[in-house]
Amino acid sequence: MNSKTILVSGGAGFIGANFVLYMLKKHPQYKIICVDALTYAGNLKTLSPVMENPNFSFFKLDITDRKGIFELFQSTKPDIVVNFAAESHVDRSIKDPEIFLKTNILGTQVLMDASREFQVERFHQISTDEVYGDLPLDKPELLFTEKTPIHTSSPYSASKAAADLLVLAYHRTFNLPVTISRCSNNYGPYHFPEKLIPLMIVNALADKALPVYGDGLNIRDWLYVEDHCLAVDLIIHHGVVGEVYNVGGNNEVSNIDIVKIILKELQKPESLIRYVKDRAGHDRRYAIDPTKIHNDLGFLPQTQFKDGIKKTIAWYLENRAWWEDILKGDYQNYFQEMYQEI
Ligand code: NAD
Ligand code: TDX
Repeated sequence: MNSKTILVSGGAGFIGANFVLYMLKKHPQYKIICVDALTYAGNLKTLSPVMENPNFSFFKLDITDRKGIFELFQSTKPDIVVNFAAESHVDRSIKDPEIFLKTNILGTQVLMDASREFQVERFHQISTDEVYGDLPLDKPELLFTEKTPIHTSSPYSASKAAADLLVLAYHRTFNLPVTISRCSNNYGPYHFPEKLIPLMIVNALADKALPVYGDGLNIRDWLYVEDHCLAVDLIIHHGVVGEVYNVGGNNEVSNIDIVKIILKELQKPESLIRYVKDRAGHDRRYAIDPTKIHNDLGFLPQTQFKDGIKKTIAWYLENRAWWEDILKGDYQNYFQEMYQEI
């Protein structure tokens, strides 16, 4: 089997770290180089099981640091680059957009410039279904395909869409061998407790109020994080250069239903639910049409939501130290500022 060196940026975050762990297990002959600035969302504890693995190395580095990134490419000579690094939380992008533009757009540009200079065989951009904007609740037959026009709502999604356009421009102009995946909402272990599912789990465990934005009827299409890793693994090995692949779970659930499922599983009362002011520009519904990645690459999600959500809740129960440490830090200020109503 061929060995490859894969540079994973943002590999100390939720999906990136799951991908690092997945790849080291699935391809034990590969070298994985993780680059992460360790922002509030990055956590080296997540990577502690592989820190001693001789095929794994970690570099604390900002992807906007051109000199540092070029030096790293020079010394590690990656075959493939997978860019997970991003500011990822919509609510934070509403409070302060600037860092989203810097990391998500300029950081992607730096990684692509280095990928050109060192002639990587593939640059894969981790994008999101949010670049397509939203769908109405009353037309359930409408789904996002790869041909759906880009139409963004938040500074976060606009920054991800700008990066996607830049990636496609680098392909057309410079012939950079790129692929892009646009995935729906992920859930699973190591998810930072600012996002809906982990926030509701940790609040419910502490008998704290569960803040539901607006009427709670917004819909997301949930995919277990390991299935996202599987999809990216398929794309970097078998995907066609220049192509975009939507990745989804065919699993649309409203926010309020998610919250109720979590409360039921934890045997906590629905009286913990608090309806709070809606998110500005709140997207109503996301739903991915995964036909292309299924037909072209044989992708099928392996974990059904009813099992995945149970596994996720069990993980948070068994790994309290991981998230309790997070709650002790700056998170408290964030939570107080963001959720003044509760
Ligand atoms: P996350 O916020 O948990 O992790 C992001 C990681 O990137 C962190 O480890 C952080 O330290 C690192 N990072 C941030 N800025 C950096 C910089 N300038 N230089 C180097 N590292 C930096 O995010 P996530 O949920 O794991 O998302 C990963 C990627 O997947 C993002 O690109 C996001 O847009 C995309 N995505 C996420 C979801 C989802 O449901 N979470 C769905 C679709 C796509
Ligand atoms: O406290 C909350 N209450 C609430 O009702 C939070 C944090 C969220 N919500 C709602 C807003 C959304 O409708 O839950 C839904 C999910 O919210 P998030 O977890 O913030 O995710 P979302 O905005 O859908 O974006 C996620 O999926 C796409 C990721 O954070 C993005 O990085 C990814 O691109």
